[in-house]
Amino acid sequence: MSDLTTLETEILAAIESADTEAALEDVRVAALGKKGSLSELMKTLGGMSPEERKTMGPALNGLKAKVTDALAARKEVLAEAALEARLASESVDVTLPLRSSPLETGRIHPVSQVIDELTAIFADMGFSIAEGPDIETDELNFTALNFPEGHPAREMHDTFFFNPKENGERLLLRTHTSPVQIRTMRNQEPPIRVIIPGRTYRCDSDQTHTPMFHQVEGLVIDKGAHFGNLKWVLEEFCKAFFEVDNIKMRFRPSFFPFTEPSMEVDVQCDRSGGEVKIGEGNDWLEILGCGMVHPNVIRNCGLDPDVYQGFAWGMGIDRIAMLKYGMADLRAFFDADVRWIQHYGFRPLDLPTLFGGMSS
Ligand code: 2NL
Repeated sequence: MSDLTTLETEILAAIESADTEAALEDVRVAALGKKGSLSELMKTLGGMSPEERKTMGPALNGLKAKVTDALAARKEVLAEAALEARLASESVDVTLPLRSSPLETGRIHPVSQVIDELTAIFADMGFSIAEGPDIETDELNFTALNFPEGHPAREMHDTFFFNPKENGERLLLRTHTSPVQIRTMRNQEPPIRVIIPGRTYRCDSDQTHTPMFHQVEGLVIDKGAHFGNLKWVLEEFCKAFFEVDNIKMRFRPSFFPFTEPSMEVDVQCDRSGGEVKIGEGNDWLEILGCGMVHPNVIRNCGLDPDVYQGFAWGMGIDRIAMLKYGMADLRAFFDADVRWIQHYGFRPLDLPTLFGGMSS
């Protein structure tokens, strides 16, 4: 019995002096684990005489209960101490000044701003927005748009091609957003009024060209759509976008495979003051290309060109953003330099609207 008293003193002392939950677990295993001191003693009960077992049985069970209780009590004390320590070391200084909110530091990229402006202007004229994939087929990027096989106009686009597939088909990065217009004409019933802003790619890189750039194209397909409608749409757009009441425009004959007739469009500008002012002066600045949709293109989309006519136009978003906001170097658009966006970018909550003003 005195051995038991010693064992009890030892185990309870070890429990009291365990100062972490891990150390306490070691004490528990040493006493009550499979090979623990107390467990080993319990195993000897079977070999005892009945009298001996009568006294040792309750004594050992009592000791086991005592040890279990002491372990639980110590565990609670240690857990509370650990929590106290965490609270002390992880305290939050509520008097620190707030970090500035993303609404204060974040900026809208000028390309996104101009896309929002275009969207507001054309939505007001009843246009919807369409989008499509950057990776396209040769058929949608060229053939359906009336680029004949082997025609030099295909080469003029400096296309990024993917390696040919086993069946010989070559995918490419779209060189304009026109394939989305083909997709729209093939999937929607006229009348169609859409604009398509998006990323486009050509293998070209210098001060005024980046291999990835942005275009917006517009398309109207309807019975009796005519060049007068096209002129009105473009004039309304230019006045709203450049925020002037009147603007002179000049339509020069040009060539695109997908329109006939085709025009390049200049807007009136003044270059005398060192910067370009749109809507005043006696100079001209080219801003877009347009034309009546070629009958072959209408036919390639499953429509009858004797029933449906249409007009379309295309312009560079990056270029008109540079013009409107006086940004000199196109390459800086895609350098991801936070100082540039802090200088030229737009505040997140200043959304362009016809009511509030495009660039307010
Ligand atoms: C430019 C000229 C243009 C179009 C794009 C177009 C699309 C279809 C059919 C007919 Cl599906 N035309 N788009 C038409 C004329 C000009 O872009 O200089 N872009 C930067």
